[in-house]
Amino acid sequence: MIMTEGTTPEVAVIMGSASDWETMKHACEILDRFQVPYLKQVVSAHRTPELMAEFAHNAREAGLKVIIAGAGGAAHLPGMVAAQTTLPVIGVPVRSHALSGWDSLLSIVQMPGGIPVATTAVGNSGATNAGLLAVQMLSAFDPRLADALADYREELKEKVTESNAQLV
Ligand code: RP5
Repeated sequence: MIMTEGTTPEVAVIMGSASDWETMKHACEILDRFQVPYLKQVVSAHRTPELMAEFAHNAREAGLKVIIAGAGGAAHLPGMVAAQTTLPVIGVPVRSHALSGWDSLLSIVQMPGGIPVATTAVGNSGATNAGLLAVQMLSAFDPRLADALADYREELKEKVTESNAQLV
């Protein structure tokens, strides 16, 4: 089941466990900032494999355009979702306790040829960039988002310039 609230979501932010939320909320913050409608949902490759399959099979028909999937450890969620939809999937490796996210990164990034997952950095920066990458994908067909992204880059530039004042 794809859980929606109101407006048809264009992006899905899914994660393997509620414990991934502290990381994945950074993707949602970006989507909020750019006013992109999205849904967020826990979908586990290991604990709810049937739900994962149903989600992936129904995603395009539900109106979604991009899927962001975060997982940690033996992080099969992004790859298994990508295997079952032709929508673009962005994988976020969540930092694990045991191996600091190396396990998550390698599980997500090393997809076999034919089934791509666009893999970000481990952790919060990766989730932020997943949100931005989703917005950038949508901006190819949406001038409002293209303008908003240009403004965002200007803000980043200004912050660097302002940071020079701290070098005292
Ligand atoms: C993965 O196992 C999840 O993505 C999470 O990062 C990790 C640990 O899950 P919990 O044991 O915290 O639920 O499936």
